[in-house]
This record gives sequence, C-alpha cells and structure tokens, in this order.
Amino acid sequence: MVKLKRILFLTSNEGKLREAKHALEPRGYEIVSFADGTSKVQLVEVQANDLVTVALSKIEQAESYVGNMHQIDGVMVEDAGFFIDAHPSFPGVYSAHILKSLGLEGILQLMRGQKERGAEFQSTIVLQVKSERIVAQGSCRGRISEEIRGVGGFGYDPLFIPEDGDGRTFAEMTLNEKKALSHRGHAMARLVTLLEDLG
Ligand code: ITT
Repeated sequence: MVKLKRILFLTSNEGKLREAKHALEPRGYEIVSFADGTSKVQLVEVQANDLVTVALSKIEQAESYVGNMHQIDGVMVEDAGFFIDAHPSFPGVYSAHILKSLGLEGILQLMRGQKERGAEFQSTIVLQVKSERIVAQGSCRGRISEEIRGVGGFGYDPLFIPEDGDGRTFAEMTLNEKKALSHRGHAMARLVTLLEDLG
C-alpha cells in the first residue's frame, strides 16, 4: 500500500465535498475534486436498494475520471441516503431524486399528522488505493422536525434532528458539530482508523 496523501473524491455534491475536506484534511489527507473545478462529475447511480452496491458501482466508474491524472494516491466515492422509519427504505437510495421532486416541503407534507417521526442517515464510503478497496460506513439516527430550520448543511439537513444532539437540526449546526454526530462524520472517522491500521 502506498503512503496515502492525495485523495480524489469523485462527487457532484459540494456539500459532501466540503464535509469530506473538513473531516480528512486535519488528518493529513489532501482532498481534491472536480466538484469545485471546471469539469463536472456525473456518476450514474445504478438501480439497487442498498448503498454499498451503489457505492461500489460509483467506484467502478472512477477509472474514466482518473484517466491519466497523476499525483493521486487514492480515489474515493460515497453513497449516502436518508431513511424514514414510517416509510421503510424510503427515500433511501432515491434520496437525491425524491428531494428534487418533492422538496423539503413535500417531505413535511408526507409526514403531516405522523407521530412516528424517526429517521436515519446512512453513508457508505469506498476508497480505492491501487487494487485495494476500503469500505467505511456510518449512520446517524434522529427524527424529522415539524418545520424547516436552519440555513447550513445541504439536502435534508433542515429537517433532521439528530438524537444525540441538543434539539437543533443539522442545518443549524456548524460543520464541526455536524461532523461529530453525522453518518458522514462517523464513516470518515472509520475510514481514517482503517487507513491508520493499514500503516
Ligand atoms: P454524488 O453521487 O455525485 O456523490 P449525490 O448528491 O447524488 O452526489 P448521494 O447519492 O450520496 O449523493 O446522496 C443522495 C442524497 O442524500 C443527497 O443528494 C442529499 O439530498 C441526501 N444527503 C446525503 N447526505 C446528506 C447529508 O449529510 N445531509 C443532508 N442530506 C444528505
């Protein structure tokens, strides 16, 4: 295994990129991406009902982006999803699509009058270093708020109150606070542990 320093994070999502940099750069890894540059990443999401299958398929697509890019030690992808207890597996792997079509207001509408407001975020990260693949996962339980709160974060953050927090939504937290509690923060911490174990 090469000494890993520079990781290409293949994502089209600037929120995910910001959080990955925030989690990994203080640990000595440099995160580069196209999401803040000129060429856009468009990863095809396969039809599957679990995040691991989708994440592995994203890493299969990495080769066409990496091409002859030099000075990259590893390539990383992530598949994340939001899971609403009252609607099993939903929106799950369709989280991006459902948010685009219903919006946060549509999700609130769906939850109107619903007593069971439990929900969970999940994240699966796959890092490829030469022929080796490392998979790190994280999750975060919480509940869906009664209203949209906060302007930080991205995606479903203004609706999600993590159960280990103080009642604020992810969108009302700083990057640091979200990292300490979130699915992505946990998955990134797990990734760092796995990398350090590899030496
Ligand atoms: P890439 O596949 O290009 O990385 P994506 O936005 O499609 O970007 P995902 O499939 O991993 O990324 O995530 C699906 C959606 O889940 C994402 O677009 C958000 O709406 C939502 N999501 C994921 N992580 C989130 C988080 O930390 N906070 C809020 N919403 C999140």
